[in-house]
Amino acid sequence: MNPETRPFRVALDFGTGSLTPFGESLVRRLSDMAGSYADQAAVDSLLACGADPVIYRAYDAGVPHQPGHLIFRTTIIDAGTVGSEFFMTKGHHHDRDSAELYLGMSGQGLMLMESREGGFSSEELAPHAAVYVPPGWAHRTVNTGTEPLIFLAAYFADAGHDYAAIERSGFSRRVHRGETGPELRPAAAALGEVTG
Ligand code: M6P
Ligand code: ZN
Repeated sequence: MNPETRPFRVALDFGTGSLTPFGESLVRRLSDMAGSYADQAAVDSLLACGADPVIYRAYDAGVPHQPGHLIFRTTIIDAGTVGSEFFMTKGHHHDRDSAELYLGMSGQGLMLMESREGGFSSEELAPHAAVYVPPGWAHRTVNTGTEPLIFLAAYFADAGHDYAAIERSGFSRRVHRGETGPELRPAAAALGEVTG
């Protein structure tokens, strides 16, 4: 434990996701997420016409990355799609398998979770809901609504982020805007739709 860390409080704005007195710690644009979306032609045409939208941002409470501490941060995923696929986070495993807790603050979303053994689960993330990610489950958050999706996440300070497996093979399902609402589609089918 860091003996210099004193108890503290932050102000949470459930409407904007800001975490006062901290500033934005992360901004991810479409160009930062190469290969994440199924429809590469849609990615290319957005980038070619100069549109490199901010997909999500985070505010971090500045807790030290030392064992024993609990990191917590808010994330704001804007509303939108790339092709028909909703804006989402890159998604990751933790370097050291450990749990994470999500609390919905505003907007409507879906969490995709996948275990190293091939298990899959999806849970809605919205205000008044908390989603528990067990150790060993990769997680990606998708904004399925028309407003920003805002949530708080807390995880162990020594968890670490491992993006390699997700960058290599992605999640087994993707979330698309369908005729009547969000649709969870097998990733292979989503890719087939784009190329075929
Ligand atoms: C949440 C937490 C963070 C994560 C962020 C963005 O705030 O899970 O650990 O960094 O979402 O997700 P990603 O790292 O997958 O881009
Ligand atoms: Zn995580």
